[in-house]
Amino acid sequence: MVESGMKRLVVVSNRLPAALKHEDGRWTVKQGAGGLVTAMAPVLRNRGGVWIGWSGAAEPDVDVEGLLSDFSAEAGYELCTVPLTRQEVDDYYYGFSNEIIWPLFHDLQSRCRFHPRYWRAYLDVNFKFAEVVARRTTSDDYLWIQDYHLMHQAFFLKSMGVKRNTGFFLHIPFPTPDIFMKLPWRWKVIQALTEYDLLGFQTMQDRRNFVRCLRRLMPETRVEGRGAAVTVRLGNRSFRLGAFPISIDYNQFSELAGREDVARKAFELKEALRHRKIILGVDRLDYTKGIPERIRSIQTLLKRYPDLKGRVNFVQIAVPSREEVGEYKDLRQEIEQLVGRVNGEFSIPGWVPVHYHYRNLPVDELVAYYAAADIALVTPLRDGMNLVAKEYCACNNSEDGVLVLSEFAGAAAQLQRNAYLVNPYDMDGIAKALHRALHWDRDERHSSMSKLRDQVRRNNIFWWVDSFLQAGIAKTLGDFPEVET
Ligand code: GDG
Repeated sequence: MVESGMKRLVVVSNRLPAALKHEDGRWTVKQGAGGLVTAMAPVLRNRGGVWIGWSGAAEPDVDVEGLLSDFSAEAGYELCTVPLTRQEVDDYYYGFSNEIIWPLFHDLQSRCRFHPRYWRAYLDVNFKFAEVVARRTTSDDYLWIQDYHLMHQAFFLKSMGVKRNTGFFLHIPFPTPDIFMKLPWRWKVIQALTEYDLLGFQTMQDRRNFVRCLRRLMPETRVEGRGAAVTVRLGNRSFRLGAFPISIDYNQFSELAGREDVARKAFELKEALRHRKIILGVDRLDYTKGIPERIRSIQTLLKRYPDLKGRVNFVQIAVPSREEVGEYKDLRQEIEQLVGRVNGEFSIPGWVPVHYHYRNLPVDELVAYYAAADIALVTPLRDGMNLVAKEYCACNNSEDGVLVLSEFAGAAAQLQRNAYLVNPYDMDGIAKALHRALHWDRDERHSSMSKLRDQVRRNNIFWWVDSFLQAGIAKTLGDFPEVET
């Protein structure tokens, strides 16, 4: 039931939180499994909310609207689709979003393809989204726009004369000025971002980078206040900026890891690997995640510390992602070759050092891997946050594991005191860190892991939603709890 006096929440993201599935000859809609959906669903239900996004369907003969309305009735909040053509998906999603903004904001500018066609498609699709948003919302709603695909929503709504209270959250890092300035449309992008009422970043560093870029492009920028959210003044208008580190549903992961069948599965995994130490990597197969560098660091580990031969296993789970894109195909090939090379170099009868899985595991199987692993090796070259690091801690109910974490993951800002921080480009450094972590005594492991788990438990996904909405709307309504810092 919708609580009276509350602003309705409207979430806008590139993809809807539901996937269309073709099963037994008919189409169905299934809710996505991510933390964002888990956290948003109760808030949307409570406030009678709407989620607007693309359904992901390219099939013109599928009755998407009908399928979504059945889903909405069951979920307790509405789903509203923005239909996109194949060409739009190619140029706005694969092109502008994933060949320009994704690599640039992850400091990998040499991978960018700055085609003007992509930019035009990005603007057209953002306009299309804004038209749907304008039609489906009123000035009493609160609009929460998600991520880099849709940076122009507030800009287009304003240019249509549509007044809305808007917040934007960027899930990926915000780069430093020397990188951001390479974007041919830098001024238009930064200007569009200033049209939101609240801008949220993953870390204080991202927030600082944004302010530095703003000052470079708009010298009249003034920042006022301190703390979680500050105010930016640009002439006679203002907006707010904050850092809101995203998180996970801690209890859900921890409880799943403790479930009897999952604990048994974790034991079976250890048994299958003959109770050798397990070092685990879990990622979408993406060049930002540093998978080839990680495999090379395992190679270095085995070279430098030959006594580890036959005593450790590195398990890498790589989830297929953006498979249509050539660069991702090349990356897959590179990883497979590296796995082959390392296994060829070190295997002995009864022991293969690297176990590589290229598939999406059911969540209980993934959690069994987390629970079984002695070390999580999370080494992205750059990452907005990295939820795998937090999920590993939540699943480590024995508090016996070690988190080895890239200093360039957003999660490092929160977890640095109790994780083992490494530079993902430094193979020797990672090998050394792994060797030390393998020799940490039980008390050291216990003490660090219990602090990591406390941190993730307190600052969980529900805390994240509350703190953003509190900064965005609750001030005027007084209906959100105090943010814990
Ligand atoms: C973006 C930002 C930011 C992985 N393998 C399997 C599986 N996963 C799930 C994990 C985790 C998720 O995928 C990956 O989350 P990340 O945070 O690591 O990465 P991105 O997809 O790049 O997400 C990132 C995030 O947005 C949120 O703001 O943290 O920095 O890049 O939840 O559990 N899930 C299942 N099977 C697998 O095999 N079921």
